[in-house]
Amino acid sequence: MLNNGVMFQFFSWFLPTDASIQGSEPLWVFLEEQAANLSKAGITAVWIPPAYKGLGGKSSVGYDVYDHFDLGQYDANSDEFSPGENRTKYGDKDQLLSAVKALKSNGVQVYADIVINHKFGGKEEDYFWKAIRVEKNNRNYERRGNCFECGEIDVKGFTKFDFHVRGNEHSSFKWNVCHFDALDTVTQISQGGNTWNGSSEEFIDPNGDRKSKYIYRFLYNEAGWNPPEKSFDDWVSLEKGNFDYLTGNDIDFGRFDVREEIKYWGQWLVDEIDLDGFRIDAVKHISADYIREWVGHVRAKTSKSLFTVAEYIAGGTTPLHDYINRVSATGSFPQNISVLDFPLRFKFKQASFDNENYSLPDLNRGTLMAEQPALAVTFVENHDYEFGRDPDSKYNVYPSGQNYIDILLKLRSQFALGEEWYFEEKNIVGWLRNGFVSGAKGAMVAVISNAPGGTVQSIQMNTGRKNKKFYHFATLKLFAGQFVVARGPYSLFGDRAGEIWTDSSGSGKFLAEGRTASIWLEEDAVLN
Ligand SMILES: [Ca+2]
Ligand SMILES: [Ca+2]
Ligand SMILES: [Ca+2]
Repeated sequence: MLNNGVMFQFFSWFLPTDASIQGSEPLWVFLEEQAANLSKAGITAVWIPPAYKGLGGKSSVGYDVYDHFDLGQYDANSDEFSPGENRTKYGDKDQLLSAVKALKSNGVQVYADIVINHKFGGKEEDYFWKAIRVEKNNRNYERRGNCFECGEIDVKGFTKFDFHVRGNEHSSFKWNVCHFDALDTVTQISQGGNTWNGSSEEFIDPNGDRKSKYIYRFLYNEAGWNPPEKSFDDWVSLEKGNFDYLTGNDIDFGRFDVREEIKYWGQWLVDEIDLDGFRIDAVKHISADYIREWVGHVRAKTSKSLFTVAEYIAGGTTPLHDYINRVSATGSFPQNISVLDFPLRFKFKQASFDNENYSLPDLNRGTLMAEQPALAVTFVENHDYEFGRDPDSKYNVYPSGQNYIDILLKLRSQFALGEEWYFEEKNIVGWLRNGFVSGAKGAMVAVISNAPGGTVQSIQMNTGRKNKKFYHFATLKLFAGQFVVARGPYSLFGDRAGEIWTDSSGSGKFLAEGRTASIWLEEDAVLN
């Protein structure tokens, strides 16, 4: 990503197909129209949603991947989808290519969402395959012995992908049950000479639990195949014993043919769309060694540096450091990657609920931003945690307000430069950016307070600027449900609102009202 770049997630989970906010046009068309505005606002890259056909066709957000090579150009009528639609939720392939072209001509990079953990929407006419049921909360616990669904059983599911509409265009690889590790929805089970429907009453667990979903792990590859045994993949999260399985038909990266096909697809996608990078979905469920192999292959084959950010959901940073090490410091061809800062996002959420009881310095501890800032991609919210998706994860307040975003983006590109000095107390923290580097307009002080509203807090900060005046540039505060930008002399601060002087050692007392952020700029420094 560019220096101080900003990646824009150009979709959300509940965005209606051809939403009115998009002028009732497909998202790709709207994105093309907005390319110049995004660039002007300071956006340097756009993260586009999964651009390939999902099980849900036109209504699919895109994470239920059916055909990685269908960018909205094949009529899926004869497959499992509703008739007569080439397009995905976001439009068709031509509209996607036009949008990307518009972004690039405005100097905005394009990062694709890479969903390679699983596939959905295959046909049922596939083989029975040997499997064993494993416990959902301990994937290493296999249900052996002599009982219902114990030991080796044969199961059948939606695992056949023949893509007969697309045929062999772009790839002749056809998927079936042998290319997967596990699934959680079976249509038939065969055990001890009896066969029954997976969805029938006999499918109920002996405990009578109908709601629980099971996981069926496939045991073997085809006769003569090396390796002959299947297993959950290595170098995945060890939560639940082994967190290879997430959903759908879990892809088996233990197989050479599968690894090659998905690498080939990555290379094809970069060339076909003219991508600049990736956001890789669900990496804690995919072998880290394979991600290194995949990223290395695609970078080498396309001769592009391809900025890559991985989505690894974790509350703490230890698994993130382990992951970064495994991908970027292990193996013959280590690959640089960035990681989304989920620990920081979870702290933001907690802070939003706890108000003044939250110790603000905690935001700067145990986060990737604090521990490995060069590789941290920070964010406030995303499609998985937005309101309505996960009630436990939502923020207490939903900020909006374009002025506020515009100001932050501009300050970031013009002032968030040079050395960073940080000062903290329980309810007030402040950062100084020193400037003194190419492109910097001067020194900036940003102060955040979570004290009760209406009170004024202050924090002593050394600025490195002796006997220097800083002026109050703006305060960002919540007002009538929106974040607003209060500019100029700020009445709450009375006579002191206009300026703060540093002393002969460069130290000054910077102010912020409770539950606001205030921005102070060095005298004569001007934001454009
Ligand atoms: Ca997996
Ligand atoms: Ca495997
Ligand atoms: Ca797997």
